[in-house]
Amino acid sequence: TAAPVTVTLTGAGGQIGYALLFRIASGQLLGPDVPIRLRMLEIPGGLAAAEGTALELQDSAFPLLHSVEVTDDVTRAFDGTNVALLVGARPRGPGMERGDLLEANGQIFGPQGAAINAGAADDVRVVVVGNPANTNALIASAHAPDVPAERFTALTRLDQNRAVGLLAARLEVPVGSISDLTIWGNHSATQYPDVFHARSGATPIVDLVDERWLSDEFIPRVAKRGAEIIAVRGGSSVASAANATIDHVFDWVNGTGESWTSAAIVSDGSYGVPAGLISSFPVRSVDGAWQIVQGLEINAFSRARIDASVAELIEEQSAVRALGLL
Ligand code: NAX
Repeated sequence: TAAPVTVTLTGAGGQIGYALLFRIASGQLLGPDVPIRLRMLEIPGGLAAAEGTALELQDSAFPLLHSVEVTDDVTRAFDGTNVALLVGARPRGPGMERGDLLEANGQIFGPQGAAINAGAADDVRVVVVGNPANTNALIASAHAPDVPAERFTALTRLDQNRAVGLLAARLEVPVGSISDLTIWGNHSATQYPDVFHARSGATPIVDLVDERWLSDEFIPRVAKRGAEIIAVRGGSSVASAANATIDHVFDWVNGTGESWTSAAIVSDGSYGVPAGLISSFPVRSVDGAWQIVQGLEINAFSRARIDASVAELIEEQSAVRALGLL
């Protein structure tokens, strides 16, 4: 067996935390032969829920789970961490403006970035799930100047999986036959699910669907799927969000094949996305690092939608900069 890997989960007493922890401990996050040391970070009000979950983890007798620690100490939580799953965030409360939300989350992700900078392992990988995920990741990265910016990512894999699932249902094909779909931009309603390079088996998706369906049904449905889940289920996406987090980290660590996936990673200026923004791209994981898939032709339909989502990211960046959070 491999050496134990330290995994830190924030928001460990919350819903996504509950859906994630048992899958992490069972080996689905990193692989079936990688022992795990778990650190569960909560705020004082969430500690009891996290401690209860820790008891259930013990009661599951997972062979790979070497240790479990629950804490509300940020420094301790990230000490030596190899994989940091930043799920806990401040939700938008009644009457809260966007600036208030960014500010409240800045107070969480700034200190967490600083603690990662101070104590995490040299190979630390970070994925931000807590919303607004891209900008929270940007704030954390800005507070971790010694950690390469490439190690701070935000989750758009749930959007990717939603898009693949909806497409497979529409075409009545297995999910596994769909490849090379891309989520661009922000994990928000402006995100752009791009099927222009995607295929079902060997057939281009654009030969199977018309543009009207794409623009009037598919794209808005993917972008608003979170709201649809809330309306139907009476609560936000939980298990699917945990599942996507597992997919993101597993692929990052273990690599992707020829086909690509999507993740929000720091831009190097590719596809006209300003360098330094954390934006979703088509990505492959090679030798443990995300690489942006290069050379894709972007048509006018896609260009306008990518630009709109990136414009929103630029606005969020300006807002947090004005608040002194970067
Ligand atoms: P919950 O409210 O159930 O859990 C959040 C937990 O985080 C709470 O237990 C809270 O005490 C804790 N927390 C708050 N501040 C913390 C801090 N500073 N340090 C440690 N823990 C802290 O929410 P849940 O349903 O689990 O969702 C968590 C986050 O995921 C939300 O921000 C939500 O918006 C976001 N989502 C992101 C998705 C994505 O695809 N990127 C999809 C699902 C989800 O909506």
